[in-house]
Amino acid sequence: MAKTALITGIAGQDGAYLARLLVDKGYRVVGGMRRTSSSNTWRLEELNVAREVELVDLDVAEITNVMRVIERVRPDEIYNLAGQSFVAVSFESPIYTADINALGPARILEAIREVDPKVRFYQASTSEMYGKVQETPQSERTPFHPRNPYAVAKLYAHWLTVNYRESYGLHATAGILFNHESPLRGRNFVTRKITSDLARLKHGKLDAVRLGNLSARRDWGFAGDFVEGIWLMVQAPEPQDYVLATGESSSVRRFVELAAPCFGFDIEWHGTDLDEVGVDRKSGRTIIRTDPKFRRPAEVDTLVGFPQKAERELGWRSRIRIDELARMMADADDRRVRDGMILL
Ligand code: NAP
Ligand code: F7E
Repeated sequence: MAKTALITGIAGQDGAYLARLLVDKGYRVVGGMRRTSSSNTWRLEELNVAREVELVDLDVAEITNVMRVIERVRPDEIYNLAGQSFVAVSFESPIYTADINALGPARILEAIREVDPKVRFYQASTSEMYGKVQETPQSERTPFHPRNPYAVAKLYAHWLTVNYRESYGLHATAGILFNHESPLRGRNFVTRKITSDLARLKHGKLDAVRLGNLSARRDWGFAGDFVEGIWLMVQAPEPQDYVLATGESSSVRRFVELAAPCFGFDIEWHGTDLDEVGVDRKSGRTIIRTDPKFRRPAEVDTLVGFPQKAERELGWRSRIRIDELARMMADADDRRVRDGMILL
């Protein structure tokens, strides 16, 4: 009989890619979405999977809702992807972030204990937990030092997942995922902000792209590759925690340099720090500006993951490299703006 998967946060980037993957594997997929006043299924539609999943109202802030959905759906596997996922917002709304990112998973774990302890559980942990890094590259054994309320909340959920596994024998796994992007990434995250703003700029709808810390470095992979790793973790005979990463780190500045040529721009940098600008060599026009408003009270300067455990034990590989990723995202946004689509 087909397995049933419940994906919380199915309307987000990873939720959409995971839904596509599980439907293709023959799962019955039930997707949890928090209720909003307007439809939010564009990612599922882009991946042509909206009609192949059952959608349910599921807000991880509400324990009775979580409990009822799990009782009704009776999933074999729960993928908890729901989250307040934007680090910058977590400085403004730390308590809300904790409610969703820390207590949300706690509610699901409690519901699993009550309803059916055989349900397999995946928690979306994050490389942000390494924060002020204690060693490079970062692996499953690297100590954590979170630098923002988002990562602090995620760390609680991470340890609670480990704790429920050790205390109650749940098949509960936390995937420590480094940044992963795609044409379906939210527009407030820096990679998609760069590709969507460069597209608007090329088509005369924006005067300049405004960014914060250009020197921050991240290990950027492709979301489509990463959801395969998520699924593999949940299939493992014994639940464990795994890092998923590409093993390569690049700066925000570098991502701009990779994306710009896809729009016909060739960037030359002038100035430093808060005065740094990116000028298009061909036109002499300043197209990248820096703005302190996009800086964070405490920054995670540099991250690079060591995914060897997932590669060895799960046979997982990150396939798409950053240059291909930047092109894929740039081409999608160029097409969307050219065709007059509203950017989501
Ligand atoms: P995303 O695009 O922001 O998706 C998160 C989803 O969670 C959204 O659909 C959002 O709903 C939903 N959500 C927010 N609050 C909720 C609530 N109270 N109840 C139910 N759903 C709620 O993020 P993503 O990139 O797909 O990431 C998925 C998960 O992995 C997140 O937990 C994120 O923190 C974590 N993570 C992401 C990365 C990465 O690089 N992408 C790396 C490590 C970990 P709306 O659509 O209504 O906003
Ligand atoms: O920032 C710098 C910013 O917001 C990346 C989430 O999925 O990955 C994501 O978190 C870097 C930071 O992602 C701008 O300061 C410069 O150093 O794209 P981001 P993030 O904070 O790394 C982790 C793994 C998650 O778990 C999170 O859920 O880019 N940066 N200028 C900027 N960032 C933004 N957003 N906007 C700028 O203008």
